[in-house]
Amino acid sequence: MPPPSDINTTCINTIRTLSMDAVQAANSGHPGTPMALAPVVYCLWQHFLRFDPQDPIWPNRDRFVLSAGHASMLLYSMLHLTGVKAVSKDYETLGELSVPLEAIKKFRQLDSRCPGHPEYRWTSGVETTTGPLGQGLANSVGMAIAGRWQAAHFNQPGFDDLINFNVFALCGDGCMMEGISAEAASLAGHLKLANLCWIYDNNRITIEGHTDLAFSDDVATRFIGHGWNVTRVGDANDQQMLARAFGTFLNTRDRPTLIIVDSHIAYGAPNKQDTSAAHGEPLGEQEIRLTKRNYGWPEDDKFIVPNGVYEHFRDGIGKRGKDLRDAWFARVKDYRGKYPELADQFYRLHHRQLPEGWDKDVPAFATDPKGLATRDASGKVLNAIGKSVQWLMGGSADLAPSCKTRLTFEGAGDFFADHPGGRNLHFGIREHAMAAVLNGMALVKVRAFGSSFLIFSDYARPGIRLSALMELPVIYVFTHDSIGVGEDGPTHQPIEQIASLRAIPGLIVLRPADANEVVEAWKVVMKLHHAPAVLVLTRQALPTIDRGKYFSASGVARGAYILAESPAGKPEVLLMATGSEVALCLDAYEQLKANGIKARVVSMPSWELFDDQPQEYRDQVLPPDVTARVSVEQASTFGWAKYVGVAGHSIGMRSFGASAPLKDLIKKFGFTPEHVVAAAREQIELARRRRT
Ligand SMILES: Cc1ncc(C[n+]2csc(CCOP(=O)(O)OP(=O)(O)O)c2C)c(N)n1
Ligand SMILES: [Mg+2]
Repeated sequence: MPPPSDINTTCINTIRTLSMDAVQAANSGHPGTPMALAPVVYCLWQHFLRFDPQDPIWPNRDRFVLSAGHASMLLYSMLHLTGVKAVSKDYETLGELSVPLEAIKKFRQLDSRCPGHPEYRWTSGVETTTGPLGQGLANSVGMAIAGRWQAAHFNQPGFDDLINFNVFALCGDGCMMEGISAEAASLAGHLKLANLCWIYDNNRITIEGHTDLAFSDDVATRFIGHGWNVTRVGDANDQQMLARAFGTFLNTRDRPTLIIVDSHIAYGAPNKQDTSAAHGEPLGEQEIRLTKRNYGWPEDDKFIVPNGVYEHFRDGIGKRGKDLRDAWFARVKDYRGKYPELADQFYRLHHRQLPEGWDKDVPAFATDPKGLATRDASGKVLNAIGKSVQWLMGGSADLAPSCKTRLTFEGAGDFFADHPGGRNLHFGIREHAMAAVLNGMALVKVRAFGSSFLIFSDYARPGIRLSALMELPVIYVFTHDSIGVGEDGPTHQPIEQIASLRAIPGLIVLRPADANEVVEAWKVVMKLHHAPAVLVLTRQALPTIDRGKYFSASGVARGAYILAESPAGKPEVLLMATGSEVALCLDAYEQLKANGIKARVVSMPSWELFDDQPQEYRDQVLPPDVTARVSVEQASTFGWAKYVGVAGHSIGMRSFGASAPLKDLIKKFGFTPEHVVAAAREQIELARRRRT
C-alpha cells in the first residue's frame, strides 16, 4: 500500500478520480488533461483565486477561464468540490449547488449541469463557454480589458482597489496552435494587461499524437516577443513551483504573464499516461483500477469524495473568497454613499440596465432625397447613445474611420495601456480575436461593440456564433454591406454573409433602409439584454425616406413593416426589401402606382424580429393570399423563399460581384426600378394564371 497521502494530494486525486469516473460513466469525454492539471487548478483555486463559491457572480471576483474546454470535468470537479452555488438567470444566488455530485454522475447527459463542454448561463461558475479552441484565451483578454477599464472608470480616491480582479486562462497545445491565440496574445501584450495570466499546459500531446507532428514553436520566445512575462513550471505536480509562478504573476505589474507548465496527460495511468489515447476517450475500467491503485485510492469505488476534502476547500478558497467578498460589499456600501452616481452606473452595468434618458440625444433625420449612408447615420446615433451610456465601449479592427464607429464626444478617449479609461478600443487587424474579446468584455458586463466590413464578418464568425450561444448582448457593426462597395470588387463585396449571419440562432441581424431606420435599429439593439446583434450598413448614401408620405420607421422594432401601402384595397403584389434596396422598391412602387398597379412595399430590416411577431401581425404585413411577391436584396437570395414562397421571385446575387463603379454594377446585376417593376408585373400575371 502506498503511504497515506496528505490532504492536498487527496484533494488533487479527488479531482482526478471524479473526472476519470465521470468520463467512464458517460463513455465519452476527455479524462487525460483533468488528471494532469488537477494540481495546477488546485493550487490556483485553493491558494490564489479570489472567488467566493457562495456568490459566484460577485463582480470583483477573479475570473477563471478553461480555454481547453474539452477538459470540462476539471472545472466541474472544482465547482462541485468548492461548493459553488447556483445562480438564477435574474442574478439571484440560490441555495442549491451549481454542480451536485448527481450532475457529475450524469456528465454529458441530457439536461445535466455538466455538459460536454462548459456552457455559460447553464452552469453557474462557468465564466464563458469554451470548446472551440483558442476562444477562451481571447475571451480572457476581453475580460482583462474590461477589468482595466472598470478600474479606471470606477475606482476613486479612497477606493483605488474597488475593481482589481485578475483573469486566469488555462490552455493547451490546441489553443496555442490556433491563430486566434496569437492575435489575442499580441493585443494583450500591446495593452500590457498585467491583470491577465495564461497557463499553458505543455503536455506535447494532441489528438493525433505527439505535437512533433505539427507544432515546433518556441512558445516562450513567441510570448516574449508579444511583450509578455514568461515563466516555467517544470512539473505540474510541484505545488511549490506552481505557487511561485502565480506569485510571479501577482508581482508583475507591467505586462501579462504566461506560465508554461510541463505536464503528463493522464498522469498516473500506467498504460495511458503521455499518450493521445488519454485525450478523448475513457480510460477503461481496468486502467482506471490500476490508476486508482497508483493514487492509493479505493480501486472499485466510484465518485468518491474522501472525508475532509469538502472541508479543506471550504477552509481554503471558501473562507478566503467569502472574506474578500464580504469586505468588498462593505466597501461598496461606503462607495455608494460617497459616489452615488458611479455606484448607480455600476449597478446598472451589472444588471444590464440602461441609464435614464439614454436615448434623449438620438437624432431624427429629415427627409432628404440625397440622404446619407447608413454607416454615417449609425455613427451619429452611436455617439448620441454613447454619451449617455457610459459603459458602452468598443472599436474596430482598424476600420473605425470607414465604419464610423469612433466615439468622438468629449471625454470618450482611447483605451491605451497607460490610459485604460478610454472608450475607443483599437483591436488592430484582428477580427477573429476582436469578436472573442468583445465576448469577454460582455461577460464582465460592459456594453461592447466592434466593427469591420461585412465581408470580414467571416473572420469574426466563430466569436459571433459564441456571442449567440452565450446570449451576450454584443453589438457588431458591419459596413460596406453589398456590391455597393463598387470599385473594390468581389473580394470586398459581401454576397453570402448576410444569409450566413441570419443562419446563426439567436443572432439579431438588422439591415436598416435609411437614417431613421438606423435610429430605430440602434434603439432595438440597446434594449437587448441577452442577444447579440449585427447592424448591416451601407458605404454609399441612401435617401432619407419621406415619413410623411410613407409609414414611420418605428416599425423596425417588429422586424418588418408596411412602408408603402397599395393605393386602394388589397395589394396585388408585395415588394420586400432590406437596406439599400428599400428605396429601389419605393421607386418601383411609384412607377407601378402610376400604371394603376397596386403594390405594397414591406421594409424587412430584421427577419429574426419579424419571425418572433404573432402570426396575426405577420399575416397583416404579408397577407398569405397575396402570392405575387418580389424580394430585392443585394446579397445571396438564400433564405428569401421563406417570404416570397415557391412561386415568388427574388432579385439578388447568384454570383460574386465585380469591380466597377456602382452605377454599372447596378445595371449588370439588375438592381434597377425597371427590373423590379418587370418582376412585379410578371408575378401578378403568374398569380392570375394560378387562379384561373
Ligand atoms: C477550433 C477547434 N478545432 C478543433 C477542435 C477539436 N479538438 C478538441 S481537443 C483537440 C486537441 C487539443 O489538444 P490540446 O489542446 O493539446 O489538448 P490536450 O489533448 O493536451 O488536452 C482538438 C483538435 C476544437 N475543439 N476546436
Ligand atoms: Mg496537449
